[in-house]
Amino acid sequence: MKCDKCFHGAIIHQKYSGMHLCKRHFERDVERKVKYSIRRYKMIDQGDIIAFALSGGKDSTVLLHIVHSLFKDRPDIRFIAISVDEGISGYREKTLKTAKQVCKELNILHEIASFEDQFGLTIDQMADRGERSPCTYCGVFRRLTLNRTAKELGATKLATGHCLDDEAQTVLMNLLRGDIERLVRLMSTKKPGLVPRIKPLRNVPEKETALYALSKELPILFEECPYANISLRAEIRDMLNVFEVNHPGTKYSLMKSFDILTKYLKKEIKGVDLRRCSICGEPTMGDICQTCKLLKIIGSHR
Ligand code: Q46
Ligand code: ZN
Ligand code: ZN
Repeated sequence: MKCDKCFHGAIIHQKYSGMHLCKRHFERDVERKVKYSIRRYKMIDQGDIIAFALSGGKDSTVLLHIVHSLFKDRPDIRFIAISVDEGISGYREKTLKTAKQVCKELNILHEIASFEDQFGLTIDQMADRGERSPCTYCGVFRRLTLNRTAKELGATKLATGHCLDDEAQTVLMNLLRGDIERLVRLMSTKKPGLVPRIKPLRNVPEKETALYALSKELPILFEECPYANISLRAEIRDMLNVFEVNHPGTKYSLMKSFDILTKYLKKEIKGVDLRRCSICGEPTMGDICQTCKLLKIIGSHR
């Protein structure tokens, strides 16, 4: 099949747009989506120090490469990468190696922060002790670790590799839980005490970040975390993927609906009144933050 924009062979058929694209036009399309999100949601300002959450997986590596190539000639913008070592044996060591390699190639300062140092336990140990899915601990502890480290490094933005699929899953997961208030708060980018988050890949489907990584020959591993298939998110992911095949554009439609919904809901759901956690001092909505609650469950004394 030929590319719809030139005479070269197509490497992708985007069912949701109806387009066939060759290598060059596909790469441009992904980069255009990233530029659009950055502009539309005013993600980057003059003088920003952007900390990238870099796991070494495909999404975060693609994110760093694209944003770096877009802004590398701007002397006022600085980049830092933060990798979180959750302590997932047999998996994280490999992706950290890739993350190090990527930062070396792009000449970017790379900081590694581990759960063991921060909380006294690895995620493998938490999985043994905890009553909940390891991803519950991992998500909460990773958010805190990233925020803490970004703050310590003086970052003004924290960029994460969440792509369209991740965002659509989060929306659907919270809708199904009936927790729309939490959803609006979760998705809001600015909260007092937290480094503002940006998600420049929010309009790029996961399959396209993978293809972009292959097309650009980026050094990444396509391995999955061993815990990835035992969460509610995994069920939602599979369900959404089936819908996307049968009804192309479902994930975009879901995000579009959510964007419209938040516009109205933000007026109803007042700004988050964050207080300081009475145990650790981190920002929280209640008396004790989620991290401290979970640390208590797994019996860590940090
Ligand atoms: S790293 Fe952590 Fe993910 Fe592994 S334990 Fe779950 S949340 S699946 S993005
Ligand atoms: Zn083309
Ligand atoms: Zn706390």
